[in-house]
Amino acid sequence: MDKTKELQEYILELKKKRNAIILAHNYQRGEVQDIADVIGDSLLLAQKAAKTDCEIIVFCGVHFMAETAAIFSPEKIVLIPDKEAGCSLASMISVDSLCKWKSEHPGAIVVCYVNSSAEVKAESDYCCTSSNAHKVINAIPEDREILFIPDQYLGQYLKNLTGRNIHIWPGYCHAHHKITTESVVRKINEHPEAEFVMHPECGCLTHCMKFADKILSTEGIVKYVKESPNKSFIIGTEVGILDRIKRVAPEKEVHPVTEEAYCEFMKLNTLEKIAWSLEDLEYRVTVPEDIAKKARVPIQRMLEIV
Ligand code: CIZ
Repeated sequence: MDKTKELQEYILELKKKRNAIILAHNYQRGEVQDIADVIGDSLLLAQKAAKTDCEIIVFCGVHFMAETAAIFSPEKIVLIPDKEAGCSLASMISVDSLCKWKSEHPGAIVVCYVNSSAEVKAESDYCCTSSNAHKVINAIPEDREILFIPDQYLGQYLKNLTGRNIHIWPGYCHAHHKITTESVVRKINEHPEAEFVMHPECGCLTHCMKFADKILSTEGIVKYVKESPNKSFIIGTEVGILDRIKRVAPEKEVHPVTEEAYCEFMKLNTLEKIAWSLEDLEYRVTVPEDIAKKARVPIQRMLEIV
């Protein structure tokens, strides 16, 4: 048996012994997706974590995702295999800078993208994901000023789509920032037959949305590619999603806009670290109950809308 298979079998044994569940984000390494009980976006995974009977949740994703699972499931043990697996986008806004911004816009409604820390969520009015952000904005009364954090591209997209008075925080995801107009145009020229499906975090969103057949969240992209009658797709998001698509739609041909759209933080979760995580019950992700209680409010409001 090869080393990868051996390690995967060891993890699966250990998982059973520990009464654990392994959750993997759509951007995880293929060999990690192989051993996951559930693969999906951060909200779906946090909801699965809340529903499971397992006491231990190994969250293969980045820190804010494990925090969201801990907010939903304070009584469970939530582990992240590498404590350095942070999110560049979430780290672009601190709770202090948000509070200062709020004080400059009294009465404004704060909508935070799920890629944010628990503390930042706790200071927000509504949470949203890329699949429901449009609905969340539409649910806010028309006359209210909105502060959108932390992703500027998703914020701009929503502002264009709704024409609402939205102030946008200038954050971005370093991996989606590498998806440039030049790389999109090059790929479309190389594969003129392919449909182009794009994530709203892409740095070139404003310029390239005219080329996109669809602008979708990660789960939306996976579902769309699987269900579309077309065979060939250009994918504008982090490259880990290609493994996920090949898993659910092996008959489709998928081309990343660029291999550079790679999140090294996501990929810190290796099989070795997952094994150590289950052996030593490290690294535990917790959210203090006073913060979790406040953070549940914008998440709950989002869930009521969608
Ligand atoms: O919510 C998620 O998992 C992220 C970060 C993006 C998406 O589109 O699913």
